[in-house]
Order: sequence, then structure tokens, then C-alpha cells
Amino acid sequence: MSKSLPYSMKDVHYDNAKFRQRSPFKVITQTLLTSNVRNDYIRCSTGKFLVLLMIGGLVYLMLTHTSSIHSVSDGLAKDIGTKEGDKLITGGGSRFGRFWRKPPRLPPRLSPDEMGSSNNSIHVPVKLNAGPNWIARQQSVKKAFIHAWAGYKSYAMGFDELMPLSHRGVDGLGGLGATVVDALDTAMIMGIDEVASEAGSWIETHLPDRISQKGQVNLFETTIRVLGGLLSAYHLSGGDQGKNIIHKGPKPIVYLENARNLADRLLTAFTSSPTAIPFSDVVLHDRSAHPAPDGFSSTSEVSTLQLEFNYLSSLTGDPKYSSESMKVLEHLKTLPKVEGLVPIYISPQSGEFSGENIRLGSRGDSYYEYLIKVWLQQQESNCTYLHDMYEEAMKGVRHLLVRKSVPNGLVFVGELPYGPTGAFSPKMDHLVCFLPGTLALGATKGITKEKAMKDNLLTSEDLENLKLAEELAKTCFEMYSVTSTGLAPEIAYFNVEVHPEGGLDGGNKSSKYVNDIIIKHADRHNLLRPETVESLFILYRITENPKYREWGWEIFEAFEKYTKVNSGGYSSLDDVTMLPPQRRDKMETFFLGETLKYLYLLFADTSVIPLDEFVFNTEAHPFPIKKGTTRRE
Ligand SMILES: *C1O[C@H](CO)[C@@H](O)[C@H](O)[C@H]1NC(C)=O
Ligand SMILES: *[C@@H]1O[C@H](CO)[C@@H](O)[C@H](O)[C@H]1NC(C)=O
Ligand SMILES: *[C@@H]1O[C@H](CO)[C@@H](O)[C@H](O)[C@H]1NC(C)=O
Repeated sequence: MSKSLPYSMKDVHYDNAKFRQRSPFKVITQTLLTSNVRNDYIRCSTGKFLVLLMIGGLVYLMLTHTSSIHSVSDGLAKDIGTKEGDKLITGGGSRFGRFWRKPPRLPPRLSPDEMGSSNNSIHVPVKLNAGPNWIARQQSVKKAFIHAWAGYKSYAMGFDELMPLSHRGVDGLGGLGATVVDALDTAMIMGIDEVASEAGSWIETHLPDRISQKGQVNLFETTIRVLGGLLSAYHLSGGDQGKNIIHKGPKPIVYLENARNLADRLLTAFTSSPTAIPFSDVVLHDRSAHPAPDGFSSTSEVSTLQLEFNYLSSLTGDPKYSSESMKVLEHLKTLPKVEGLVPIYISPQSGEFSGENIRLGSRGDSYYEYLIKVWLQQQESNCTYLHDMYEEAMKGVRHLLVRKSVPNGLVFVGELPYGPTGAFSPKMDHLVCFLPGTLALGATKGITKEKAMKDNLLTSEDLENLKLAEELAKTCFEMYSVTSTGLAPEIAYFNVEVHPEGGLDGGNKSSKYVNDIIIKHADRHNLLRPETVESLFILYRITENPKYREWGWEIFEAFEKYTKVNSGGYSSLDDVTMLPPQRRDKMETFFLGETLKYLYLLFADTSVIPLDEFVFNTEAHPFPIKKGTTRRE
């Protein structure tokens, strides 16, 4: 390594200095040492204090030879700089200075002033318990949603997306008013009846004509955003219990009727294909289906339709949606794979995979997500093969795609662009950040880790996946923290020993990982994507570790600071490493459908949409999990 690094390799194992991840031994020894000295200091005169300093120093020196405390405090000394420590102990020697210091984000350290004059150190734990106000933070997310909707409604109502800078709408997804439908269930979950009724009324008035008159749409995008949004709105408004629990807006049946009308047209993509693999596009008005220009469908696109079509079959009692879509997964089961991993293209003509490019980023991602989620949704049917495919694939991910960066050992998921025999690429799309959440969900099936452990439900495979989930969630968070704006780039590269990638760092020179993460010029944009906050939400629910909420809050604050547009809406960014960042004139539908919804749920009570009763489609639309008798036929 040619660059000079702020950390010695010795500190690498202590890779989580920002949060409480220390061994009980370290916690106890540091706490004992610190409190002893502090209490004595309060009672003693300066002379006695100096004696104590020397004794403390000796104890510390002994410990550094017998325990790993050395590397901890050493790392921290470099991590937090020497400012406060030096003020605290002048002439006390640098070793003692380190010993005195406590890690950042541990129980708040007293300022030098408080140290010298006050007797309130025993009150520190009380301050700790107070914690942030999550209800207030949740309200901030709700306000952000209202601001995003207000911009869309003022300038782009009925268009697929808002262009927040030029105050216009644009139809980037075929013209079905995608933002309206994507945002609707978020408004319902947040309890914003006003928005739910505005969106609902638009759907009732305009969507039927759009569905029957519009031209070409992408099967996958339309299924996950529009069909998925309609189905969850139907459930959340009480439709499948035969009531209407949203007091304004249309009757819930409107959502189901539109969903069915749309799905009947989308079904053409399956039925007109010569194989089980659907074509990628559908022309809505003439009910015809077409392959993508190059003839291939994306693997993730054809395997990310089943939650929606299954739920529609269960709601309507008509099995055709489920059976057509499940044929895809049954077919994929029979194809050859690389340790469970699949190439990112597939041919609807031959039914075979095309090429060797394997990745969990774009065109690959939600294949893996839906294997486990469809299995969870279909708990009481014969879908064991999906769980088997999922387990094999995750084993393959751990074996072939997971590596650690240098110098600081961030765990990441890379790619095999030329198949298993070709070179490994240390490239990770932000899209891959769905994986921590999916891994955690697959391990505990949505219940808390604590409960799963107590009931002895976790296999060694589950435990490995859960550990990887936590490591990857940290990496995804650091992809935000390493940039000047605190927002992640679309794609990051990781520094590895062999063939280091060219490119610049993220711009946050105080980030520990500034040398681990490389960002290429073309990849520096941020589209307000949800995957990291989605994983933080799932990991918070499952591990109950508050650090995931803290991380989510930091990300939310960065969105507020750099992407909010005063006249309404939020914008994408061209370059997250520049201050101020250049804006990009687009608010993606998933910012309302997913990003803000997951942030809201991250700060919500854990009884809201529990993960063992709902499965979220890949666009964050929650469907209730089938429980034997919930079918209405
Ligand atoms: C010590 O604590 C008492 C009670 O909280 C307070 O009244 C007093 O001012 C404190 N002394 C100092 C030096 O802060
Ligand atoms: C599962 O498969 C068995 C045997 O193939 C069959 O008897 C049973 O009805 C199936 N159950 C469901 C829910 O499909
Ligand atoms: C830069 O990194 C430091 C250290 O991890 C972190 O505290 C800070 O929030 C980061 N800055 C941004 C803008 O995320």
C-alpha cells in the first residue's frame, strides 16, 4: 500500500469504533479504571491526585501487556484525535491520555470543565437512558413525505415522476401515474388521510383509462410499483376484510379492480412466451407482449413478480396469476447454476440463462430476495424448493462473492462478471444493500433474534447469514458516511490487495474508511434509493440494536440537508462527493414508496406492520402473509 494510512494494521480487528461492540472484558476493565480514578480525583487534593495518576498509569501499562485494551485505546486515540485528551491531562504522558479517553458514542464523556468543577459524574447514566426522541424523528419523516407529495401534486400530478427543479412531470414508466400509486400505501401507513384520499381519488378517476389506453410498459416495473401498490392499498384500507378503514377516498374495491385489470394485461407477457420465462415488455392497449430490444429478460425481472401475482390470486380466487408466475420459479429451479448463483440475463425464447455475469446488483438482486420472500409468503404450500435455492445461493455468496476491503476490513459483496473462473470485481452497487435485510429476514423469518435464539430456531446457516447481514449493513452505512454529503454513491468499489481500482475517495477525510471505498466518476450520483434504510429497518426489528436507528437518522438528515427542494419535492444528486452537490432534476417514485416508508417504520413502534405477518414486495408494498384460512373465495 502506497498511501499512508491513519490506522495501523493492528487496529483492524477493532473495526467498529463508532459503536458499542466491545468484549465484556474490555467494558469492565475500562469502566473500573475510569470510575476509580474519577471518584478519587473528585475527593483528592492535587498532590494526591498526581500520585493516583502514577498508580493509574502503572495499572494501565500492566493491562496493555496482558490484554487487547492497547489496540482499542490506540485506535481510539487516532480515531478521535487528541484534542480533548490533551486538554484533559497536560503533561500526563500520551499513554495515560489514551487510557483516560473513552470511545466516541460511549456514555458521553465529561467536558474538561465539568471534570474540573462538578460532582455530577454519577448522573451520566441517567443522561444515557434519556436517548433521542424517536417519535419526534418519525414525525420529521412524515413531514418529509408531505413535502415530497406537495411538490409532486403541485407540478406533476398524474405523471409518473416529478422533475422538482423544472417544476414539471415526466412519464418515465409508461404513464400510469406511478408516483400516485407508489406513494398511496405510505400515506396510509403514516395515517395521512388527506394524501391517501387525493391519491385514491386520482386512481378511481384516471387509472382505468390509463390502463386501457397506454402503450408499452415494463412488466417488472409495472408489477412491483403499480400492481404492488394497488394490492397493498387494498389490504391496508380494509378491502380484504370487507371494510373501509380509510374514511376519505374511494372504496377499497377500486384498488382491487384496477389491480385485476392491469394484471390481466400483464399476463400476456407470460402467455405469449414460448417458454415459462415472460417477455420483458407489454403494450397495455392491445394486450401484446414483446421481448426487450436485445431479446433477453433480466433474471431479477422475471423472478420478481410472484409475490404480487400470488397475492392477487389469493384475493380474487382466480389461480391463473399465481400459476403463470410460479412457473418461472419452477423453471429456474431446473437450470444449472454456480453454487446457487445465476447469470443476470435469461432468454424467453430458449428459457436458458445468457452470459456468465453474476452479481447481486442490478438485474440480479431481487431474484435472491424473492426466493426467500415467496417461500415466506407461501408458508403452507409446497415451496420448500425455494428455501433450498435460497440457502444454496447464500452459501454461494459467502463462498464466491464476499471479501474484505483493505486496510480496514469492511465486508462487501463483489461480482463475477466473467463467471466463476474469471476475475473477481470488487464492485458493489448500492442496490446490493437490500441483502443485509433479506439475510436477516431469511434467518429469523421475521421474529426477533432474541426470540429465535430462545426458542432454538436458528440453524448454523441462519447464524452465519445473520452475522453477514450485520457486517454488510455496516458497510452499506459506511458507503454513506464516507462521502462529503453523507449520501451513498450509486456504485462503490472496495480497495483490495490485488489490482487496486482507480478512482477517488468519497471526500469525507475524517471517515475511517476513506481509503477502503473508491468511487468512480461515473458512479457518483444518488437517486434517493431505499436499499440501505430498508436493511436498517429490518435489522432493527430483528436485532433490536438501536444503532440501526441512529444510522437511519444520519442518512435521513443528509437527505434533508442536500436533496430537499424548497418549492416542493426532493431531487436526486449528480455527485455525492462534492459540496454543495449538483442536483439532478428527478424525484424517483421509490423515494415516496420505499425510502420514506422504511425510515418511518424504522422509527415506529415495532408492532406496526410486523415482519412475521407481512412480506414487503421489492418496492416496499406490504402484503399479509398467507395463513391457511385467510383466503377469501
Ligand atoms: C454538586 O451537586 C450538588 C447537588 O446536585 C449541587 O448543588 C452542587 O452545585 C454540585 N457541585 C458542583 C461543584 O457542581
Ligand atoms: C403438497 O404436496 C403434496 C404431495 O405432493 C400434496 O398432497 C399437497 O396437497 C400439497 N399441498 C399444497 C398446499 O399444495
Ligand atoms: C464523516 O466521517 C465521520 C467519521 O466517521 C462521521 O462522524 C461524519 O458524520 C462523516 N460525515 C458525513 C457528512 O457523513
